[in-house]
Amino acid sequence: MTTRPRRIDLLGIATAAGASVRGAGMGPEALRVAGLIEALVDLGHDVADFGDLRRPHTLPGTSPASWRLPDERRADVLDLAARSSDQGLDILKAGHFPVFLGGDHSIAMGTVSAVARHCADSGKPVFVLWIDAHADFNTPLTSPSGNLHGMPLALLCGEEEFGEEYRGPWLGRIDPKNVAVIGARSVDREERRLLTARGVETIDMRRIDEMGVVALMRGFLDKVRAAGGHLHVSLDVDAMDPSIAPGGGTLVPGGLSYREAHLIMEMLHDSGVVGSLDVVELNPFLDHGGKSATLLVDLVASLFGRQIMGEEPGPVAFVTEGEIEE
Ligand code: Z70
Ligand code: MN
Ligand code: MN
Ligand code: MN
Repeated sequence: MTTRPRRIDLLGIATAAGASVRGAGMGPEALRVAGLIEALVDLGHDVADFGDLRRPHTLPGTSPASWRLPDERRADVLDLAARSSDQGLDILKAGHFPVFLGGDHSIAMGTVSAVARHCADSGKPVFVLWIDAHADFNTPLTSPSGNLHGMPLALLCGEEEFGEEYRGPWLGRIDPKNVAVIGARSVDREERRLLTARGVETIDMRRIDEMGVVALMRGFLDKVRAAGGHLHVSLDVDAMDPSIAPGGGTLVPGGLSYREAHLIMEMLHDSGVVGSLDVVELNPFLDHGGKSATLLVDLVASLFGRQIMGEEPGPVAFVTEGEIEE
């Protein structure tokens, strides 16, 4: 839970294998350069940085200069998902709060499965808040692009169109009725049909305009709290309006404002039910002088207790280097 102080373990997953645009692989480092660790330490948390999981850029038989072929990209996604699932599980078992730094959104296959595996032991229900312009609920059959970052939620929710090649501890680990997508404004036709059929709560921008984020978030958070659940938050940079977050590969106008985004994070902090976080799709190559990276760091700080007024942060914290056991 986000109540202070926490031991926070950072794990980068430096990849763009699930995306059509390159650059998200540089996301973890840009978040560090923007001051992520310092912001968390300033709030009184202890932070350990486990560095980045990555795949080699060139494998035997592949061309170093070209973007990887679809099969190679899927192999990258699945390999990183397996490794981040295992390492995320270790972090959770230690009682620490994992913050996963993407990487494109396909990394959520691994990160959310880590949470599901951890919570399966205690029987705690897992809830997911997907903060995104997109719903990422396509399957290999419905996807207009074939990009895996548009599919992780469908895979986690057990859509059957994922074949043998997608087997792993992520398939069908999440109950779609425990998922809320917030900030949606680009949903494909077949994807929309699936979201409705499976009962995924999709809070689109129109509902936010009409009702405001407070009422909508309160409904979902009450549900998580009543169930005694673990809430995993998956924050895609493109949820925010492109005017404040230009550093993404698939920008859609009409996104969350600076104030809406912070209010969501502040409510998540106060809820006390958040136990894990992804920060994904930051593309430093497309960002404007660190603007989006800095925004994401500030949003994470709000989730971990930064407030304009209110009580002082806890005692001075320390930073350690995490060790990845291979
Ligand atoms: C589209 C697809 C997507 C993120 C783009 C886009 C999906 N629905 N997800 N950017 N993060 O290709 O499936
Ligand atoms: Mn410990
Ligand atoms: Mn996404
Ligand atoms: Mn998105």
